[in-house]
Amino acid sequence: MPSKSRIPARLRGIHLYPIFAGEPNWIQCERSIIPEEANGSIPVRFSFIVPQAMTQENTPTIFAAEKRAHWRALEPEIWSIQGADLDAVPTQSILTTLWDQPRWLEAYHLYDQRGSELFEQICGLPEYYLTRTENAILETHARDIIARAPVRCIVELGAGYSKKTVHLLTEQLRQRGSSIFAPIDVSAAGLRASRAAVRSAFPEIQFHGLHARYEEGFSAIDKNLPTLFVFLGSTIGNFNHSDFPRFFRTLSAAMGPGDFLLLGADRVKDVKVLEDAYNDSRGVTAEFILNVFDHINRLLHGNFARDNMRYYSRYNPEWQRIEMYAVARARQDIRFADIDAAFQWQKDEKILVEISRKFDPLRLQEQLRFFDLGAVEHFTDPREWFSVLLFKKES
Ligand code: AVI
Repeated sequence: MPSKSRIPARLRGIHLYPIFAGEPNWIQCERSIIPEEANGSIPVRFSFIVPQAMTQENTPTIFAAEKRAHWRALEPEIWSIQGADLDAVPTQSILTTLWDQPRWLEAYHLYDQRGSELFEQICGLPEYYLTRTENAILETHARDIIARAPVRCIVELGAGYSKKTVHLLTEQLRQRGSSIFAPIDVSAAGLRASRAAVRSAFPEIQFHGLHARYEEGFSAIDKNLPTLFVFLGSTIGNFNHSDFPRFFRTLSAAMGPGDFLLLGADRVKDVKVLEDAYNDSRGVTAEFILNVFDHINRLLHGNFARDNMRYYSRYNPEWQRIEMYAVARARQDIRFADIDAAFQWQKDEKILVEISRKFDPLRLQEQLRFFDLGAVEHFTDPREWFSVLLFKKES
């Protein structure tokens, strides 16, 4: 129970009690309105949650001691870096890549509210085999994966909480009796959904959502806490050739000796299967890719005209990647109202909105050795369409 002096005056006399054992940074307040106060209507009881003054000791021990002071509770069991502005308008990223030759965009702009909903729909499409296949691999091999990675904490990069992670958490509890689960996500809504799902399905699990970019999140984890870092969905395929080494260099440096990485990677395969997965018959992928221009129009007061563009995708065999483009049907004079910048998007000119790299799992294992990540095990499906790779941090 917090000391009385730390309770705001307007809350005194109200029943207060800590609701989260372990990290008492939040207190739940409960109050009954007595009849006179309620103007003769029926007495009601209600509860609300207020932040309690926080001290550094309250910050969970998943954080490295030297990082702990930077993290604050955003709300119960969700942490963010003090002063971090995840909502800063990504103007510079959009403008610099649109002025590049060829023009392109960073994939994270795809995920506004509508983009996230469309991606959820993509995951259920008959042509989009990735989600189903990876889920089946995890369901089949979760027991083995967890047995080989004796950890106390599971950190998931992105995705907050997916059905796929359930298999790992179930096994972790079965084999170890308890666990910490710390998803890292820039979406607070995603973390809230994750927290609700973990609380109801796995009340024994200590949940700590990190509202941060991947690199800020995983670099804050205590290296002495045995941890399995999980990066699923083949999101690694959306990284370009400079993002890829930067990501693994930073992740490897953040891992403690004996930590593990579980990586989901889509594989090189028959071109038709790949191309159909990114050009579905219902047009959901096209909508997902072109929606980025509505998002940019809102952010930068631009004038991209959706009816004047079309979606085009293809597999590039040399780069082993699907390329997803927006193509101008007619010339468009693009302007951004608040910025002194304009360009002509010529008829048939393509803007590369997203790439999705496909991998050879053995080559990926060899490559990650150069980041001190040793291959432990390779799990795949009967068609060998998708790989889930387990690595251990060496040295
Ligand atoms: C999130 N990412 C792994 C998806 C992919 O398959 O590259 C994004 C996607 N874009 C179009 N369809 C799916």
